[in-house]
Amino acid sequence: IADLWFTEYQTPNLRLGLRIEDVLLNKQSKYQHILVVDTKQYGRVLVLDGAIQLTEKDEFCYHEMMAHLVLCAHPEPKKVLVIGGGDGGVVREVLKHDTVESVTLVDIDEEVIRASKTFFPTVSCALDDERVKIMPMDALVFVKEHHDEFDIAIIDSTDPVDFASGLFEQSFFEDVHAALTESGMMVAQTESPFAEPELLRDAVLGLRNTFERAFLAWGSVPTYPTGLWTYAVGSKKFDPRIQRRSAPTGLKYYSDTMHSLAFELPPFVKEIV
Ligand code: AG3
Repeated sequence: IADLWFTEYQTPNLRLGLRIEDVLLNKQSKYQHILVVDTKQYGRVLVLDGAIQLTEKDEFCYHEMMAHLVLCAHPEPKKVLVIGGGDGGVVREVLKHDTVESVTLVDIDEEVIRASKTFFPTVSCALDDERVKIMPMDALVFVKEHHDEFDIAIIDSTDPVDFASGLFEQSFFEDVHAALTESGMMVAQTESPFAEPELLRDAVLGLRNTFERAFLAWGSVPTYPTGLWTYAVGSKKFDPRIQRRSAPTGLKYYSDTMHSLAFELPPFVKEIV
């Protein structure tokens, strides 16, 4: 009997291993390697360049936080920009808010969107909604061409390597700031305080230098490096720690209480940022 395992090198000294039931997709796109495997522990898993992006069983932890932290803090989010996130998980959560009139999804790699539609129907289900506009292009270019347009920007990037590294830099945050309306807010995933403390510090610093208000929030994502994850929130006007609209019903991770809890940092994380 075959004993097949998927292994992610989360750090050079730490690996996560998942027993494989089946390999569903294994290909190189123009931008990255795309792997979809079915696993015993977490169901189907989407892997880009060796890094787990989502699993069927725990994607809700991440996608709910990425969307609702900012959407529930904003008094009336109408136009939403999602950068990266071609799998559609963040878009699905964003559309749970009935104030939202349009979602623009800017992902560089159309093949990720296609793979998600094929293998992750419960994640990609909202991508065909009429409020969603898909722009397959480099987000660094997109944000330079849009001003004063979006209420919310959600940066659902891969790890800061290759084409995604620019998405963690201050110059990018400045462009996002300009693309937002006067009450705009943004959130970016900023990796693990255990695995990437310097990166986390730099990203939060870049955000503080750019936005009138910037805060870090945290949460658990079992299949991401070390399981402890962070979300950096920048806001032009409103304090994002205050929830202004209550959580959509039927969520599994985010809730009204989780909102304020997420901004309450463990002391060792406070020390990093
Ligand atoms: N984007 C963040 C994934 C980072 C995971 N890193 C890793 N496994 N080394 C996820 C995209 C899901 N919509």
